[in-house]
Amino acid sequence: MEKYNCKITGKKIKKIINFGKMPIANGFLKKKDFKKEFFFDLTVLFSEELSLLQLNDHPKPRMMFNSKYPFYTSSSESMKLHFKEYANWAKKKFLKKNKSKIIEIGSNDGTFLNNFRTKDIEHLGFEPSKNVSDLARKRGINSIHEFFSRDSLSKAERFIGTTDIIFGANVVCHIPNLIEFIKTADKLLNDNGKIIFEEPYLGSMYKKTSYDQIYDEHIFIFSVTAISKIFNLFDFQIIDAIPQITHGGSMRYIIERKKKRNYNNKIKKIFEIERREKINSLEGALNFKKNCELSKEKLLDKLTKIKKQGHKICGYGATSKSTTILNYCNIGPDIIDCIFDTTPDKIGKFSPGKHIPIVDYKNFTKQFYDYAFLFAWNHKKEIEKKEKNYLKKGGKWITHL
Ligand code: DWN
Ligand code: SAH
Repeated sequence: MEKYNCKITGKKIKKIINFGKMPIANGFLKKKDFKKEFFFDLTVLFSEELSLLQLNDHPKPRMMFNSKYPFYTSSSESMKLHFKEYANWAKKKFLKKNKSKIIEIGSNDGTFLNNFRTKDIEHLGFEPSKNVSDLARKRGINSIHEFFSRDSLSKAERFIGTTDIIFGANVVCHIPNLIEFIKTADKLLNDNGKIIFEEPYLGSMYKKTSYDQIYDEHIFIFSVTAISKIFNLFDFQIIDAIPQITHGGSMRYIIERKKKRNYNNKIKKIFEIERREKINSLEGALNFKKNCELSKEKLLDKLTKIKKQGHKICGYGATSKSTTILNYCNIGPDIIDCIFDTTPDKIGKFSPGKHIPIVDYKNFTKQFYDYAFLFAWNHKKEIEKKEKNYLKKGGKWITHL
């Protein structure tokens, strides 16, 4: 029997669910590359000691984050607004002094850092995906094309021991070696420095059975309990956690160097909720597994019925998340004709694994589809507003949720 180990403690932990063979979630590809497509085994584990849901195997970071990373933060107007508000909140709460230094990891196309371009704030972005890092630089952002790691500290000498805040969004869960991440942050932060990051929240994923949050890039799905336990292994402590509606339910964590012995009342209350809702224990993870299997059955039932009635189905939003749904449920171009998307790097290519054509969203209104599978369900409001005529023409939005 295979043994599974926790990525942080190295101790033996339990397997929860195997979603089967998966391609690179953002590996949209051309027909000529179908034969050499890479697959790995998407197995999810749970550490009871750290209350931490995590992947077993995953591709090496360079296979996912390189010069062809096709996700751009600025592809969503509502996320642009969210990042503006995130920045304003941080400025008001933590950056009141004359001169501040901030770092963002996973700064992508510079959408968040763009809000900090004032003469009082010195900023730096760590972004290993060269195409998006270059785009940020073109926009005037100080972005270095590097993974955030001990090895890249030499590129950030001015920030060592002097950084006020290290920010992140949807990136800490992408870092396999969290121990090195925390040690690198420790070197950069000043005595009063903070790490502030927001990531998909385990509680929201359980509630919605949105198992599509699990794919190669998302090595961990965090809860407040897990984050507090991880940082507690070091000289850091969680001081606040603020729920966010973004990406289907996220949590913003605020971490600082350990000062007090106890957690504050707000954090204690969240621990209690996570305990009550079994977000911190094996039971919650096993329940999630059952819900995933049920969800797959229901979705396949629904799609089979629609097809038997002779209806046409397309997809909308070629998300990374869609790769898990399509491959786990074995849904190909015989069921979903094509997926509409706004991203030039995806258009004209095929979806990873199942090879559904990706088509420019401008063509969505040119041919009528009875059903549109909204893979970008986290951007429902924005997309339904943009495509409001679809419902008027009798079209129906569907999701797996
Ligand atoms: O954590 C991650 C998040 C932040 O972004 C990364 N690991 C990868 C990526 O995940 P995703 O691909 O699931 O993200 P989104 O934001 O759900 O993807 C939206 C997709 O939908 C993009 O391909 C753009 C497209 N889109 C569209 O066609 N029309 C998006 C909007 C808002 C639209 O109106
Ligand atoms: N923060 C943006 C982008 C999220 S996608 C947003 O919320 O929209 C994840 C990003 O993290 C990608 O741009 C990827 O290249 C980057 N990334 C992955 N591993 C990283 C690491 N170890 N250090 C810094 N950035 C990383």
